Amino acid sequence: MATVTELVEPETKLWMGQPLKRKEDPRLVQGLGKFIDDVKLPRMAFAAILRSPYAHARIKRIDVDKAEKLPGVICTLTGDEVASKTDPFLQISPPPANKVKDYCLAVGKVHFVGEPVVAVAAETRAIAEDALELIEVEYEVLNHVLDAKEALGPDAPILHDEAGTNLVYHGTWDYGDIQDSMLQAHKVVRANLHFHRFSSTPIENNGVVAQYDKATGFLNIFNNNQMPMFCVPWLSFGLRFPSNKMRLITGDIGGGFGNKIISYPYIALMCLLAIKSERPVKWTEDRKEHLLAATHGNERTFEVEIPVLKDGTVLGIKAIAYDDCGAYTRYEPAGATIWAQVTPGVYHFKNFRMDFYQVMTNKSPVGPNRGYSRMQHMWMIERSIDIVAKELKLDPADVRLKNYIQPDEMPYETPSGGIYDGGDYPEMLRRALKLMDYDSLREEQASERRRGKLIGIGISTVVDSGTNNFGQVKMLTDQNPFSGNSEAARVMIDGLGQIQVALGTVPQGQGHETFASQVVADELGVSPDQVTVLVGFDSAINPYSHQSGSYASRSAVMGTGALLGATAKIKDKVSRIAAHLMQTSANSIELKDGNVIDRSSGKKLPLWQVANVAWVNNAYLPKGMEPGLVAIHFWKPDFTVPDERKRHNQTLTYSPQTHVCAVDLDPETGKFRIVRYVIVDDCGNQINPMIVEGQVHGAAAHGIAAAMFENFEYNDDGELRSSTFVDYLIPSAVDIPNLITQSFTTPSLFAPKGIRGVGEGGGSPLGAVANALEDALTPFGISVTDSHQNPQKIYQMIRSKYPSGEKS
Ligand code: MCN
Repeated sequence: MATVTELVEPETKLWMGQPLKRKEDPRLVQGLGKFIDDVKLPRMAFAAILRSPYAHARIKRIDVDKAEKLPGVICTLTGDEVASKTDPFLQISPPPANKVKDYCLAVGKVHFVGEPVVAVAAETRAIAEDALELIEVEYEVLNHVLDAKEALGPDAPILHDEAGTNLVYHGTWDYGDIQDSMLQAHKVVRANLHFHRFSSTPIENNGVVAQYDKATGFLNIFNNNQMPMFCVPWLSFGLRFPSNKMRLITGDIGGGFGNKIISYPYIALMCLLAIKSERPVKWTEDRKEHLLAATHGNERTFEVEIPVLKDGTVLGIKAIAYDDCGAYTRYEPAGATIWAQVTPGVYHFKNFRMDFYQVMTNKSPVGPNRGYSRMQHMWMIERSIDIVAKELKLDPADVRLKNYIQPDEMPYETPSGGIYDGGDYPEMLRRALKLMDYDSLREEQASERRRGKLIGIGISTVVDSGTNNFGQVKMLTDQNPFSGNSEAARVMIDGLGQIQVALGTVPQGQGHETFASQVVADELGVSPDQVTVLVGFDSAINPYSHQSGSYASRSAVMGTGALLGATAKIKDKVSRIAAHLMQTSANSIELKDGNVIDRSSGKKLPLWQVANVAWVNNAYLPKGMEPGLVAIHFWKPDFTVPDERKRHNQTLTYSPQTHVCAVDLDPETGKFRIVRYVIVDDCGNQINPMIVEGQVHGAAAHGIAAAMFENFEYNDDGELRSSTFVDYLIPSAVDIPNLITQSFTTPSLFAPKGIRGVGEGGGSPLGAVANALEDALTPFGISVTDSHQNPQKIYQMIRSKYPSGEKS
């Protein structure tokens, strides 16, 4: 049996908080990662998809005869067949928009350019692509609508006849007394703003390999969805296929950014092809397909009124928002409520009224996109604060400092019932301004302006709200069967004392193997090297809740909650076994440096010996104890559902980020560049500061790219003009400025270990860049009302001020 030795006091050290190198990286940098396109199964066929060339058209006839006769083609699939074999996907909209019939192929009509119309399975992808050219589709072109507000007009074409309206959702959020604040105000500042369409461009596009195993009746689905188990109700009800015979498997995922949440129509499509062809079928989305039809971020316009006092006090915000969700509601209208996680941004005002309309148009469906729905809202607020400062001739930094929620008010309850879990917004801004050398830069700006050179400084302060409460979809209809949030983890110490962890989170590059090892190592008193975390996700192996996945900046918080629960169960059992072996009390047992220590006597056992007893030397177990050393834990935060005024806490953590950006701008050409960029972030206690810094950089680069380069533009026919990387400009490393970052830590008051989320960053750069550009353009009196700017637009704005060509 186990031998008991005398204790030598080990050095105490916590792994949480250390910038350990990522466990994932050696395989990824050596090209050894296993992504969806690496999945190869015997007899695998390849799929290609014929897509709509029209924004809105009735499908009069489809002829697949010639395509099916092409040697190498295995089968085709059309909308009619899909409609006969499957049910429309679940909808979470309120009536009548919930009547929208969404299938994995267009049925009867197409609603956007790029909508899948016919799928082909063939021996090779090339043959499948060739077959697409042989398919004949006759369309009757219908009128289309590309603008959300127009789509609500009486003459607008209706996209989905079964719904009878393009309006998906209208809701009002009304707190305090906005009308009274208008009367009290010294001034009411007004603005019309437009937040543009863009998306994320993960290195790896969507992909699926579906295999139907006739022998067992199982559907084995290899995919790179970032919330695979969340898809199951959509797939199971849609395909009329039992969920307990669906196995969803992911490997490494090359980025997701929210976009991969709504890949379930493609998963369903490949399942149907696999069943029909009796072969495994692979589909790998190409870049054009991704840009055209995977998902876009929500486009939104705002009509804003801001009552203010002369000293810059913001009394409230009144806004009407029109959100364009494209042609289908695949995760929508969740986005129509999610912005309300952060109704006041980081500001103190109590009077707030929002009329929010979400509307369908003949454009690509939208879906979650890093900063999902909140960044649009916070961009509007951050723009509004700067417009207020400009109209009152105040410094935008001072207006922010005057209106911030103060640290001694934490936890702070927002007008809509959000409970901010800590933070010191004024101190973060002061630090950012110091890093920017703000006062000197303002002096330089003034002197350069006198010489005709334009410098602009923009500030943006946001909260990255993380760990969402699905209860927010009850605002849409109380019939939606989701609320709260939950995550699962399994921890096992095997019979040799080796530790294995399985997570329900589905990382796409965020380093979950690393952070999980750090958390578990601290709890079990071992080194992270001794903790192996399973790569990828397999529903037949990993524990999960149907809310598992990586989204909403939640995995560090939720994963840690689940891991702490599982390790607590393990520690409890280890303690009881060790106490029995060492004839002591379980309360005096401690796990440290790979040993199990009896604090009362100073004796210790190596952890592996306790594990050995737990599994295979089990005659030494306490009487009646179950063998094994495995624990699964499901963790959930305490969330509630919204009240009748839509008030409740919509997320668990609210991580502030302050960005300050300086641009110089050439008025002759409209060309501008960022000359200095500063970020102060607070995600509470950090598990791995190196990963956190990477996340802060990634989210900043993403937002800068959106503000300066990335834009989905449609022409009047509803064709996407930026459907390749020639037109959809993603930045290279040289386009992103050097980022000066500083972390500031106020632990979360509610989340495990004081951690907050960090993965989305709140979209702060969009506000910082827009504010900097408007600041630079002050001499021209130009207002920047769009979240996307490029030299051409700036040049045109300057020209429009001087139509006859004269200069200031
Ligand atoms: N972390 C930490 N300490 C904290 C908070 C986080 O060490 N206090 C680390 C953890 O390793 C954690 C990572 O930072 O996994 C990201 O934190 P978290 O906020 O928990 O975000 P998730 O892991 O849940 O990832 C989702 C988030 C989102 S919503 C988008 S969008 C996004 C993002 O992550 N997509 C990404 N970052 C991404 N990074 C990469 N490389 N690829 C994506 O697709």
